[in-house]
Amino acid sequence: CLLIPHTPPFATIREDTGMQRIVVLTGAGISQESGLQTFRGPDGLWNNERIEDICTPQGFQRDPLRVDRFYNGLRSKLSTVQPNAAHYALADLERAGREERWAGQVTIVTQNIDDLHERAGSHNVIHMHGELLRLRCTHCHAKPVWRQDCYPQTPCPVCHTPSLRPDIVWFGEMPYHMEAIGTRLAECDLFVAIGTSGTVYPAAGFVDSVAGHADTMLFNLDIPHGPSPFDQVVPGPATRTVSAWVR
Ligand code: BJW
Repeated sequence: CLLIPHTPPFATIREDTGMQRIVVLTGAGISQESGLQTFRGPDGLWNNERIEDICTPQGFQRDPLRVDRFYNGLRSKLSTVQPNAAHYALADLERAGREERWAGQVTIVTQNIDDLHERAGSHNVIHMHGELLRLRCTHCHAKPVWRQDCYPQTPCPVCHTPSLRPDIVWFGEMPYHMEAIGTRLAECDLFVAIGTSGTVYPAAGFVDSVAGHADTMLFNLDIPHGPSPFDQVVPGPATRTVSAWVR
């Protein structure tokens, strides 16, 4: 049976196109049940690291090898884990739209740097905070695929200058694809956030930016006390809640 998040109050079908457009914002929580640590919280990655040492351009300038070591640890871990039921449910939802079993378009905007959405079969994925398995050349902006023998000073395969860095958006840097994301948000009928603490901007502000034209849902393990900017909040682990939503 199919996949239709049309149950009220999510029945807004665009009258102009007859198409429902969904933007799904994912955060570290969706990959937690695959075995990847989230950032914040009791078992978070940042309990053992100072954010300013790893996650800022200044930290990388001071000690590129240390930063590289940190990301190599994440890369090793990533190579041992698999997508989970929540990643697969979103891929199913997108496929149903593509195969015209459902009049909808799904865009995943992920804050995650892992590749679990792609491995689950999603195609329409925007990585706003970069990708762990790529590097970025600060000279020519090429984004070569990371290889085991890449070090911060390894020459870029395109322009040959020693200007490679992790393809990660650090604090103070502009997230990627903001124009495309803005367009998708402006056009969407439903905005769904999954497994994100809503503490990092600009992603944390997306829910406010769709107010007035889109329904909004949050799937998260911990539901913050107090008023929520979301129309509907679904507590629980994403593998259970997201799979149940995309039945
Ligand atoms: C589950 C679950 C399960 C667990 N099922 N759920 C003051 C005010 C406002 C803004 C700023 C400010 N000072 C500075 C800023 C800007 C700054 C910012 O937001 N800082 C805040 C900390 C205040 N932002 C930036 O600098 C960004 N750039 C920017 O703003 O540029 C200017 C600009 C202007 C105008 C337009 C556009 C841009 C860049 C941010 C870069 C973030 N990079 C990182 C690191 C990458 C990887 C790495 O180094 O390792 O991206 S930070 C880190 O946080 C990572 C994540 O993508 C991001 C968000 O974290 P996420 O995904 O929400 O994870 P957690 O751990 O926080 O939460 C997990 C959630 O899952 C929890 O709620 C759990 O309960 C839940 N959960 N298990 C369901 N099984």
